[in-house]
Amino acid sequence: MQKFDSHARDNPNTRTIEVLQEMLDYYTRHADQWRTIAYRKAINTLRRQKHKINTRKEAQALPCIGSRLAEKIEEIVCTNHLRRLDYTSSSSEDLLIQKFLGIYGAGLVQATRWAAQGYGSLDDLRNRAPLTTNQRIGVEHYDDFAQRIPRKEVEAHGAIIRREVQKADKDMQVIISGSYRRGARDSGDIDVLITKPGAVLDQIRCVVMQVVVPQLFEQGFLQIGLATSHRDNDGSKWHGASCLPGSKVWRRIDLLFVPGAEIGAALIYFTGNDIFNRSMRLLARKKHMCLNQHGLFGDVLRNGQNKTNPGRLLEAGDERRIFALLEVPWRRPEERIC
Ligand code: DCP
Ligand code: MG
Ligand code: MN
Repeated sequence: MQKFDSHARDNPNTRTIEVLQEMLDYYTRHADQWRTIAYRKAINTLRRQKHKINTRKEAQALPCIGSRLAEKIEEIVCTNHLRRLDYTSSSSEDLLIQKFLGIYGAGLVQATRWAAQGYGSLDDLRNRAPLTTNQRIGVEHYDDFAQRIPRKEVEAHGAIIRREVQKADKDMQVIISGSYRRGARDSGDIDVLITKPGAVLDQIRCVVMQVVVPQLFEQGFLQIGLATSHRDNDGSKWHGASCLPGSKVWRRIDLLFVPGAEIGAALIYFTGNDIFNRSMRLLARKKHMCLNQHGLFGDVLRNGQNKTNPGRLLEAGDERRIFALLEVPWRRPEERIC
């Protein structure tokens, strides 16, 4: 399930977005990576418009909307419908897969497999399916995790973490990142970057994992830790769930530990959005550079997809300087949508 920053709830393009979202869900179920990205970009663009987009000409003049999508937007506005959707099946199995895709940690392969194995509902999964610990938590807290988190509440979670972090070390910094830093009114989860000027990764991880996290469990704020995938487990992340005092709703929370020297590259990575990051990384590649969460590297040699040398660090500490070295005009976090 894709989730978006809702910059404007009362957007004049709500109906158009709703129909495009149905197409996006369809392409997500069919693992059509390119169309998925194209539809996400178009939806993000429409969400940011203050006026209703009526014609293909208006649509095509906007960023990230090509001629085919512009035509579809005009069709939706004129007919309140998109004929293409009539040819996308929405069988009950599709709807079930869509539902399963909302389970934390379940991807398309897993969701499709459960449907094919005959599990017909979340209850069915809960009662009969062999689930990993993460999957079980995802099922048990399905409704919690499906809810968007209001900006104020994201702030409240961030403040509790900041207080505990600074009790442990007053020079440590806590920056709420992800969609919150991009200015979203509500977020899918809470992304918290923790750093300290001059500190290396181990120092930060030790303080957080040995002092802050246990303390926050003790207080009843953290509810559970979730295993991270091998792919992104380099010891710089902690995933879990938290709950405000007096509330029963669990929220997904991600902590990112960042060495002081890498704060610029880490901010770019953790602010996103993911499509913006992809395009920045692709651009770096074209310039024989490499951008990742640790820094911008130059003189990188590649053999196809594989790097044959790690390159030379150009910049890691300064967000603006990374943009400048890539010759990309500075974009405020609010502008990093596509
Ligand atoms: N990120 C990325 N590539 C991914 C996933 C994440 O570059 N495949 C980066 C960019 C994201 C940030 O990590 O902005 C946080 O990831 P989230 O999944 O929490 O996404 P957002 O915070 O952007 O949106 P949401 O409100 O849905 O949490
Ligand atoms: Mg997030
Ligand atoms: Mn996150």
